[in-house]
Amino acid sequence: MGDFAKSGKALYAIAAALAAGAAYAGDYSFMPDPKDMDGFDHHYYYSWGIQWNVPSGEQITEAKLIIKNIWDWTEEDDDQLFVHLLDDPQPGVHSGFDDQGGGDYFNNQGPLIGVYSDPVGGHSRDYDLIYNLKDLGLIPTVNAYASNGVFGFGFDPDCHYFNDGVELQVHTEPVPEPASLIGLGIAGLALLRRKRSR
Ligand SMILES: [Ca+2]
Ligand SMILES: [Ca+2]
Ligand SMILES: [Ca+2]
Ligand SMILES: [Ca+2]
Repeated sequence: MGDFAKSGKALYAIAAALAAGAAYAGDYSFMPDPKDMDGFDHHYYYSWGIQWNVPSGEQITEAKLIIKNIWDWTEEDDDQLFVHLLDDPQPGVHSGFDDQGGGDYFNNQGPLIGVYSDPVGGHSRDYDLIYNLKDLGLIPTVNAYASNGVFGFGFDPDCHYFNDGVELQVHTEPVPEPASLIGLGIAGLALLRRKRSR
């Protein structure tokens, strides 16, 4: 085995050691209690506060908010469900009375994730409403909001939305460590020098 191959092996060993000492990637799932947010009664608005500390050295890189088998209880046109990302909602599920209508209760309280209307209504269609926060460009905001261990969502149904449960799926990756990257860079440079000196 040549010196270069040996050094290459050593570099992998260093990288593996750094990775082992640092953070891991992870997949996490969160569900409110009650899981269907009390069936999203149109008379109310709802908040869901999640208490969670992103593991040290990790950052959220993907997040999906899913409302399973959502359906409006009847056929109607004015049936918006407004969903917002919130910074510091009260932990757990809470609701307040805003009656049906009156627009988006959470307007100006964190970014609007989406406005949903059931194009059919009256019966279940096994349709899962999925908001991909990465596609919406909201990952930096999610990380900022979660940094104090509390973040969540606001829902204002202006119609009655039955569903089989709300879930937040989160994926984390290790935060790149500048010191480790510099270390690897120096090691890489040393390898390059060895190669060139032949
Ligand atoms: Ca409303
Ligand atoms: Ca409708
Ligand atoms: Ca927060
Ligand atoms: Ca409402």
